[in-house]
Amino acid sequence: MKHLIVGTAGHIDHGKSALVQALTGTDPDRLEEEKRRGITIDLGFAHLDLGDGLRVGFVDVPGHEHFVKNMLAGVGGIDLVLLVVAADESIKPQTREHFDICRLLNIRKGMVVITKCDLVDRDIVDLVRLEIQDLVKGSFLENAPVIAASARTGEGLDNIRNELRRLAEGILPKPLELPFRLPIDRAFVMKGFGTVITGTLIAGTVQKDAEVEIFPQGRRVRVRGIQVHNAPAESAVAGQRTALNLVGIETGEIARGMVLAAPGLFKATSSLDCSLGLLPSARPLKNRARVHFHSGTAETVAEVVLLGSKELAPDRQSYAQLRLAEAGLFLPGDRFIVRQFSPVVTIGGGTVLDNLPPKHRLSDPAVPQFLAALEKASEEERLELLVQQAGEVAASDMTARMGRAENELERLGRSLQVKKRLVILGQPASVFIHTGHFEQLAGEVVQQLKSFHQSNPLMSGIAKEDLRGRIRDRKKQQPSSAVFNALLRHLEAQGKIEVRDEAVRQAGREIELNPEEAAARQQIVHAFESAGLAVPAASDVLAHLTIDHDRAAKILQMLLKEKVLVKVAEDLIFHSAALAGLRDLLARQKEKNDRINVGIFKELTGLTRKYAIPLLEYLDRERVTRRQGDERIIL
Ligand SMILES: Nc1nc2c(ncn2[C@@H]2O[C@H](COP(=O)(O)OP(=O)(O)O)[C@@H](O)[C@H]2O)c(=O)[nH]1
Ligand SMILES: [Mg+2]
Repeated sequence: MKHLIVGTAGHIDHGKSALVQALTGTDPDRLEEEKRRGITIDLGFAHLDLGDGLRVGFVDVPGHEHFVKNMLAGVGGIDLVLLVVAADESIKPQTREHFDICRLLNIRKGMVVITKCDLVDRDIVDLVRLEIQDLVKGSFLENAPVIAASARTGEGLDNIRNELRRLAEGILPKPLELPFRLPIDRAFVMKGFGTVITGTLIAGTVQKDAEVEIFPQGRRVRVRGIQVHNAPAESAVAGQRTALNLVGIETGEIARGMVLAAPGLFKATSSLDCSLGLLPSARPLKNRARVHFHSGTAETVAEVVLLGSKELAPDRQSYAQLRLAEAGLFLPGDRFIVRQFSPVVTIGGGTVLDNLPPKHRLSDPAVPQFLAALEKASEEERLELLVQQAGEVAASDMTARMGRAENELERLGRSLQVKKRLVILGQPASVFIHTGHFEQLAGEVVQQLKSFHQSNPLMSGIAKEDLRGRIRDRKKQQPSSAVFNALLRHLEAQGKIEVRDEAVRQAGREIELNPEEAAARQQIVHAFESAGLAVPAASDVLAHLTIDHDRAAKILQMLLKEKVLVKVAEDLIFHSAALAGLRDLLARQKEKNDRINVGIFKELTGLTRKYAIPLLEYLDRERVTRRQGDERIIL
């Protein structure tokens, strides 16, 4: 089944509602007041089966200039437009305004219907035809059919149906793989059901019993029931007129302009970076002017902050930041209309380029440059640009800014990873890092390591966390542990650094000692080596050297790290050869008796209690011996 949403457009009293009724049998003027006054005030809905699996939903809009805002709430989700012009009046102000709106919203297809042809002569119809040709020149309707019709006599109705069938073939199915989104156009109570909302489903699908999120509130509710074109359904898909029965919300809490969407992906926003164009008929728009903003079914007041100019001239485009009085759910690529604050007329429109812009200096020329790049970008390029702007970003923060679900983001990210444009941490992706940013940080790590070695020639490496503390990106931020560890792995794989335990050093880094230090090193080693197990206090050894205490202490640390010397207790250091000798001694003793006590140990080694106790404790720790009461077992 193919679904198509057709919207009417045109001046009041030109026969839009009568045409919808003649085509579908349903009077779209559903309100009591509408029937009494004979005018359309709010949106009306009807549908028509055209056979061969084609079903058309009609959204009938009011033509009255006071109700253009209602018209705007209906025109957002339409696939094609029926621009209605009465033969007896020809083109009138709202014919033009509605047509402008269709162009600004980038509606691509439609037809023009000349109604009330029963009221005029054929040459008048031909005149109207000429005026219409003039109006639509250079627009999406330039080569569209112009059909003479009458709701009264039925003239032209078959023609319209045939053209709808023909145009439907050229309309691509809606993107079902996108996350579910439905701008609400009506909310009401239905006896026995509770809260019901309606709207045109613009992306994705929704199932019965699904959880959905309401924007801007961010509240979760459950879909109890679904109707598509007035018939119960298990699910609804993009492109369908849909009614949803919701549980978990009062009718008073939900209204036109709010949006239902897949839960947990998106964020409401009150600041939009966009491209904005003015109609040729508009007055120049000053920076910081207030306008009425319409997108989807939402309407609010917005302040227009022009990026890179003081004033926007008619028929011109600019990048701008719109600051909305009320937040809503808007995604990149969404079209919008702006109307003059007062008197209220349509003056322009545009496209959302960045729905969650970071705080930027608005005079920064990089901002419009960035928006120009976003405007031209494919989805993949868009992801790269946004990650590049941030440097590194959590994948979970990107769904809202891309308007895409996680799996789609994963696909785009992996493709960029293969092209070496992004570095991705996690499986599935948890962090995106732009390659340029990553390389810059890696360079910084190497640089910091180099300067560490220069100022600490006697230390073999720097503790990981100390090194991380020295790294700053271009925004003066320290990398997260996850990113830092990825940097270390990357540099280690490139053979630029070595990471051992918790210490990092430049690859192949050997400590270079000057002759004085080298001599001191020899003296220290000799002092412990020659002492055997009856070692001097380390502080005494250092005190007898000619170099200063700090350097001497570092050399001692180096020897401990290299395991030439071993620290058994505070201020009790042995040469490793002496300890190896002790192990041999115990191994030989074990052959005679595997039990010893402190007395036997002192006898064996010739040591005093001062050395014997710490050494035995050391041997216990090393699992050479195991203490049992007053004795020890040699293992
Ligand atoms: N003679 C004639 N009258 C029509 C035709 N279509 C609509 N009308 C009348 O024109 C008036 C306005 O029609 P309506 O459909 O409400 O116009 P809308 O404001 O564009 O929706 C009504 O009185 C209709 O009966 C038509 O094709 N022929
Ligand atoms: Mg009407």
